[in-house]
Amino acid sequence: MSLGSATSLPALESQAPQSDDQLARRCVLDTAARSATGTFVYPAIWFTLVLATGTHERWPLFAWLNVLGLGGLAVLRMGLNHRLPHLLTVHQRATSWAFTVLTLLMALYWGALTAVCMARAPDETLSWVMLAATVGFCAGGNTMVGIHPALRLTYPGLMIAPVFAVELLMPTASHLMMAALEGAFGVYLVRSSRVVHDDYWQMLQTQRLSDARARSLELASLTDGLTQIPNRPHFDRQFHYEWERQCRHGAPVSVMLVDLDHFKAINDTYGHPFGDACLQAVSRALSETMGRSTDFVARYGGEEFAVLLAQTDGEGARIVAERLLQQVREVSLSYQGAPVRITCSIGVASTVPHGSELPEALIKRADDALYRAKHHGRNRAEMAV
Ligand code: GH3
Ligand code: MG
Ligand code: MG
Repeated sequence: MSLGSATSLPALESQAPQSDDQLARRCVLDTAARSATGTFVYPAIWFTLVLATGTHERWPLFAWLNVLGLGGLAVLRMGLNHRLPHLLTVHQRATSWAFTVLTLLMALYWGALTAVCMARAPDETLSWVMLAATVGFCAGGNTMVGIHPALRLTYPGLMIAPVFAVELLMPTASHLMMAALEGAFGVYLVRSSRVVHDDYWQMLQTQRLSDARARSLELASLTDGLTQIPNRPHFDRQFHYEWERQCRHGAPVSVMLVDLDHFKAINDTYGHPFGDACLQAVSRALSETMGRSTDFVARYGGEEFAVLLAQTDGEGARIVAERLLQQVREVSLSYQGAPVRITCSIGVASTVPHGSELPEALIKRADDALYRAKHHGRNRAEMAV
């Protein structure tokens, strides 16, 4: 049955990631968004530097090949970024890996390029500016990729490792001093990136919790307390939603109003708690009779229920109404060992919604049909004229 269809309303869909997979997906998307602009900074800085230092004249092949290499990686990253939301939906694990590898490749590429410049560049200015840029990228990466558990330490680590290696393999005084400074800077990076990482994940968890709470409150406000099926406001919302949908599709909508017969007498004879138990049993029976995921049962008021059948014409609704009548007749209730039988009357109305018609008019027709069912002896269904 269709209590589940209650959650199909867009307003009840979660905005925050709920499962661990959704959290991981969100983290990749956020990391990609944060680091998107930085992607082209690498080739841009290299390009500017080789021109400014004249490296393109003294070392042209090296200069231009690396413009191409860094540019190519940046284009690849942007291409992946563009398709990321879709790819993460269809191949989450593979896409996350591709994203991580590509990001790390860029870090390693830049680190290796800096190391080569420090070891062999024809111009010392190029080495020092590259080193400064590398330190800057490591610090910037803190806020850009620090939220990603697999990138937080590997990204700055892979970038600085080749530089560190050159400094130790070519232990000049300035290299050793730089290595010592980088070591201290590394400790600072590890600690500060943990703060960035933890703040981000705490924010996601808080969002997940508050979203789940908001959803359960919203669901509670749309659920009838006694029978635990959707209440009248929920029915009205679902009804208008389906009405609009079928207006677009040109498909029929049927509504049934189901009213228990002589229910006041049941309350008067057996007491209010027994009446409540009847209402719960009937709501279960009605819900279980519904066959399609779009069928929707709600408690409309006191001892009255409303049923919404989307994409169902009058003939289909009449068959469902007969089934409901039978199902309610068969509800098994007993008072002090003696069986108690209940019946209901049903008013059925169908239409193919269109713009100039009001949804309330369909409810009114179902109500008129219900009145006739009562008038003609109860325990029956009447179709609206
Ligand atoms: P009819 O066949 O014409 O519908 O007769 P009826 O007695 O069912 O209709 P009426 O409108 O006179 O009475 C409805 C009764 O439903 C009145 C009230 O005692 C009962 N009722 C409404 N809500 C509840 C509820 O939440 N719990 C219980 N136990 N009874 C309820
Ligand atoms: Mg009534
Ligand atoms: Mg009644």
